[in-house]
Amino acid sequence: IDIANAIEPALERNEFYICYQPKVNGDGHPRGVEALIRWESSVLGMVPPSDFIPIAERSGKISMLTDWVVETVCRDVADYFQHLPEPILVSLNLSAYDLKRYQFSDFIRSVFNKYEVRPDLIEFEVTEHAYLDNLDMASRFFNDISELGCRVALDDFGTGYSSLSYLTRIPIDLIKIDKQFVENIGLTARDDALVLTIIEMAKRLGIELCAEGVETQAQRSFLKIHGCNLMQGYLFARPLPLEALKAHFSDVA
Ligand code: G
Ligand code: G
Ligand code: NA
Ligand code: MN
Repeated sequence: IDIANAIEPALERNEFYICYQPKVNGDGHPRGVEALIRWESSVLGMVPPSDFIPIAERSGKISMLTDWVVETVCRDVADYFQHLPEPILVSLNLSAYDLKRYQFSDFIRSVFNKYEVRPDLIEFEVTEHAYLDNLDMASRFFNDISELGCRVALDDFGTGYSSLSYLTRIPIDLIKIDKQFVENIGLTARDDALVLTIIEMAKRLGIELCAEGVETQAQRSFLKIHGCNLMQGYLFARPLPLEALKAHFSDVA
């Protein structure tokens, strides 16, 4: 079966859904969630995003998937997240391709208006690759969404192949330390030094920091002691469908 051609019919059959994974502070209190797409195909079973996102990108189908994610997340924000006693940030992932889309920020604005979503609760996660792909288009997109009042997070920090210079060129609110660095905490002095350097760098730049893939108490306490106060990982919660997330939140509250 051809995954690229299966995406559009799958959207029509409602086979995609969103899971939300909490981002917590040092005390384990939820500060935000990341939206992660899931595909339960009637033909293929569960298809992981690492399989279908790259194919969607190459075939151009990514734009309809991203539009669906933006719309679904905004509906959930309007119905649930922005009505919490303390509303939390909701992040969603964009592909490099999305940043080059004509009038994409206008689409985002129209969805915010449609659902009466607070833009300051929305954060877009992008990789450095996405930015470097087309500086002009990407800069325009970032300007547009900052004007809307949304936040930008730099995803998978440290895994790319670029210089650090874009950190001062685009309005980044949050850096996400890639899970490969978190995984290596406590292995060697050099691994630890690398994480400490990223924490120090973010502090000096005045950019918030979130560690991904936190799985152990040892990783958590290392990060907390050294001032990385946002964390995401299986230690706290897996990505959960909205109803399961609501149940999880009422347990931890
Ligand atoms: O959700 P993990 O559980 O499997 O996600 C794997 C990869 O898929 C990650 O790199 C993640 O950024 C990407 N991903 C998940 N959801 C989305 C989405 O809605 N849009 C895009 N572009 N990528 C996503
Ligand atoms: O690439 P991106 O950072 O957007 O995607 C995050 C990926 O990490 C998703 O696939 C998500 O399911 C996964 N993830 C989240 N928490 C953990 C964790 O604690 N351990 C591992 N191994 N993966 C995680
Ligand atoms: Na992400
Ligand atoms: Mn990441």
